[in-house]
Amino acid sequence: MQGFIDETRLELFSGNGGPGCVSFRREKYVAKGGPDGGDGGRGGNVVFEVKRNLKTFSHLNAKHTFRGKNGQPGMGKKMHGKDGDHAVILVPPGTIIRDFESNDIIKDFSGNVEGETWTFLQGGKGGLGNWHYRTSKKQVPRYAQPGIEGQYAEILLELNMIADVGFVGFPNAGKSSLLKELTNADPKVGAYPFTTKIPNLGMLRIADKDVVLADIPGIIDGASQGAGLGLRFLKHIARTAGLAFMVDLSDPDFLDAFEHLKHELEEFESSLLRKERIIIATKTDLEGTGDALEQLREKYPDEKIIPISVFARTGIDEIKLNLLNMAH
Ligand SMILES: Nc1nc2c(ncn2[C@@H]2O[C@H](COP(=O)(O)OP(=O)(O)OP(=O)(O)O)[C@@H](O)[C@H]2O)c(=O)[nH]1
Ligand SMILES: [Mg+2]
Repeated sequence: MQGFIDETRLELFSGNGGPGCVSFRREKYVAKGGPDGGDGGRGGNVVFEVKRNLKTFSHLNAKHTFRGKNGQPGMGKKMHGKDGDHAVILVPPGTIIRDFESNDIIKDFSGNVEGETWTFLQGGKGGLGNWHYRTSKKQVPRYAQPGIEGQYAEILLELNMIADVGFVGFPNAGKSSLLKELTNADPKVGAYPFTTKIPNLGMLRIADKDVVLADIPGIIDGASQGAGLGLRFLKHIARTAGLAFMVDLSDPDFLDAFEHLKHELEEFESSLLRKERIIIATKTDLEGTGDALEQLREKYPDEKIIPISVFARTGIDEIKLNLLNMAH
């Protein structure tokens, strides 16, 4: 499994420099004053800025072209034209910039530094105004420099998405149903075990924050030894910030599920149990689940247990908040 790659193509233009100005001083009683044409402003750069609240390129879906503003022309009285604003492109940590044609890596933002900026395309320099060209021989220069043109690039942004929270649970616990409820993902849901055969990723957006959720195939006893589908996919939750253990309250084995899941994870990679976690108790719309929930809470007084029903749409907001807290 190659992991989850997000990709987007962008066209970038830095701004042109503004032209220098040809102008001569006008004063009372002076027929023709000296040259006073100011310089053009410089074009805006194309700049990348790392934002840790972003986890995907979904904020770039609607915009594929970025332009630095052009510098303004110089003006009389040696006034400098205004510099063009930079185009700032926000990207999540881990973004890789590739040249679209050659596929060569141009920049790798693997550091996790919030607010790190990097200038990719410099805006064109503004042209010099005519007053720079005054010499003893040439008192009336009618020439000013044009601005330098901006640069262009076509690039590919690439991101190896790392899920923030992984859903782990027995088959049929309701993992995919919750992913579907919370995110844009559309995983298959079925009333039978092992409906999910490959991990699904979904993105939950709350305010301006992304939370990437991974729904992996159900884990059964012995998964860490290769039983079922679980083992191969556990590695996809190895780098998540947190885990959500899903316990189906209508399953006769509900009281033991958490213990079994923990055991399988520990056998696979014991660091998984040191991750922040919550228990999501599912299907509370079904009969008898109220009692089951009480028993679960008694057995695990130190675990955070959140009851939900995707069918009745209860507990959803609380889940969202907890997932957000685990991710940020
Ligand atoms: N009553 C009830 N049933 C639910 C709820 N959520 C999911 N289900 C049902 O439970 C069954 C399993 O749901 P899935 O979301 O496919 O479960 P899963 O954990 O992804 O299962 P695997 O992919 O096989 O591991 C389906 O029939 C769902 O319709 C709920 O809130 N209430
Ligand atoms: Mg599933």
